[in-house]
Parts: sequence; structure tokens; C-alpha cells
Amino acid sequence: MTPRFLSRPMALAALVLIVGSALVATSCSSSGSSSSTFKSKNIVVSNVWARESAGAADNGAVYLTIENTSGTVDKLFSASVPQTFAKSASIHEMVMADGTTATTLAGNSSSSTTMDSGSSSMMSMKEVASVTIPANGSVTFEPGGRHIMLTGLAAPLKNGQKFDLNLGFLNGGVIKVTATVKAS
Ligand SMILES: [Cu+2]
Repeated sequence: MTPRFLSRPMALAALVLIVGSALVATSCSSSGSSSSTFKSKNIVVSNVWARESAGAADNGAVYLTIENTSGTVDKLFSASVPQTFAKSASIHEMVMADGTTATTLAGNSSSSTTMDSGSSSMMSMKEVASVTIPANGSVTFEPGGRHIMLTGLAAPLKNGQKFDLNLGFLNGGVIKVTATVKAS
């Protein structure tokens, strides 16, 4: 048992360990940054993102997923951003021209096609006072449906930009989340 005899296999083993842990660390941090989750009490908010502004538009929309891990219904009733970032943030839903709420457009290809044109007379958005998050359920805010509307942006949203958003829940309290801007 000379040190020389042991050194090579031990060095190899050490190298494998180092490379292995580096890979684990890398995959953890990259998945963490692309899909961060934010928790408070019974509420878990994830996949918070906004689309890059087209041109000089001073409005934007934030999309996210809200999960309620408790057995009691909760409500999202407020959204706010720093005044230096945008004048206001509010909770919006898409509604049909006849006033009915468009909740799930994903399963209806004809509606979502209409939606994607962006200037449909069939659909419009309106501010709502709150959004119910079912007990042990989740609500997804996504293009063509619910969103957090930003008005009076100080500057157009740029791909890769991050900004803070405060969400107020009846039971979950106020949760500060970070939104990431994605390319359109
Ligand atoms: Cu809106």
C-alpha cells in the first residue's frame, strides 16, 4: 500500500465525484431559475412570466400558475408592482362579447384561434375583483385567458428582464414573486 499505488484510482474517484456533483448543481440551478416557485402559507405561485413588449407598447400582461395546497378555498384579490415600473397592475379576465367569462380556451381551438388575432370583436378583457383558487386546486393565468394587466410601463418589457410583482390572497397573505420576460 504505497501512496503512489492508491493515488490514481483515488484521484479518478474524486474527479468523478466532483464532476457528478457539479452536474447536479448545474441542473438544479438552471431549473430553479427558469421555473422559480414562490410560497406563502397555502399558496404556491410558479411559472411567472410576461411577453416581451412589441414596439413601444406601454401595456403588458403577466401569466402565472397559482396552486392552493390547503383544503380551504382562497382568493387572489390584488396585484401590484413598483410605481417606478408601471402605473398599475390589475387582475383581468377574458370575456365573450355577450358577457360570459371565457375560462378555459385551451380546449376550444376555434376560440383560441380567434383570440390569437388579438383584435377580435368576440373577446375582450375586463378587470375582476378577485379570482377564486379552489381548495387543493390550481388556476393558470395564460395567454388568451386570465392575466395580470400592467398599464403605464415605464419602459417596454425586454426579453430576459425580471421584475417584482406582489400578489394579495385572502388566506395566503401577500406574496412577492419575480416575473421573467420572455421573447414573443
Ligand atoms: Cu388585460
